[in-house]
Amino acid sequence: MNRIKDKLVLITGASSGFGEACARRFAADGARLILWARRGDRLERLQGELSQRHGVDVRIDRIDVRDRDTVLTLAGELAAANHSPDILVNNAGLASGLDTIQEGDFDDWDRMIDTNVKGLLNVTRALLPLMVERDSGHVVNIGSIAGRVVYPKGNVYNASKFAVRALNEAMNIDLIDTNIRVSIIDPGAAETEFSAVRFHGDKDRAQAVYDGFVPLSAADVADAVLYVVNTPEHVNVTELVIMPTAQRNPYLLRRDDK
Ligand code: NDP
Ligand code: 8X3
Repeated sequence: MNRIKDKLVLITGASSGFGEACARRFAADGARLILWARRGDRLERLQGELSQRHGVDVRIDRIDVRDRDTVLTLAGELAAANHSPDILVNNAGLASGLDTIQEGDFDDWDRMIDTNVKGLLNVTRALLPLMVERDSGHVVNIGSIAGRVVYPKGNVYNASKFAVRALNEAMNIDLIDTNIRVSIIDPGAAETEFSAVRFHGDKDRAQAVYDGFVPLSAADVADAVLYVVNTPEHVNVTELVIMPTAQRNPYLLRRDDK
């Protein structure tokens, strides 16, 4: 059953990886889309492709989720136009660097905390009141297995994703008097631009992360998101963990050459 058709879905970080794959899946199911990211050229291409292929409305906004004023302004525009999202996918996020705490880089730390935690809060605080007013909606937070198990040199990225998991739980608690559903999807290793971003553009180092095993694809994760939002209204999948079969926790990975 398709419970997605004609729903208005806002996805942050829709210019690549999971966010882009979610946009494709939602569009194929007939949802209307609002796509947010910093790389406007990517969003424009995706908008053109999805609206042409699926005949759905796609609005794009070039935005940095760390920029609280712009987030609030755009949320105000959506409210004024009566475009309150039915589904919010809080996906924008990144890892920056992989160092011990004692060697960590302050700029990397700021980037992760400001995006993964404060950016998610900016977007949620701006849009959730619209759902509360309607007493309906679904927030899907993209966490990570890094928010469940700490791994060597993961430190601040781990902390940011533990925070996302805490916020997912907090949202569920604070929304008890509403019909709004809140879910977290915690993926294991997935091949996207994630590692290239983590290693500041070092493509060889990024590629090596996925050597010798079959990682999740962005489409696998989008399938999980679609499953969660497509359940009936009385069902709230509060947490969903999805891993490559070759990976059982962040550092227990079976590679072909081992
Ligand atoms: P990608 O790097 O492919 O995508 C990240 C997306 O986030 C991009 O669209 C990027 O867009 C956007 N983004 C980053 N910073 C900002 C910002 N400040 N404002 C707005 N958008 C931003 O990685 P993934 O698709 O893999 O990552 C998506 C989410 O999944 C992240 O939260 C990540 O932590 C999480 N995750 C990833 C896993 C993996 O192994 N790949 C596993 C578990 C979780 P732009 O640069 O255009 O702004
Ligand atoms: C991304 C997965 O294991 O690289 O969140 O942290 S991992």
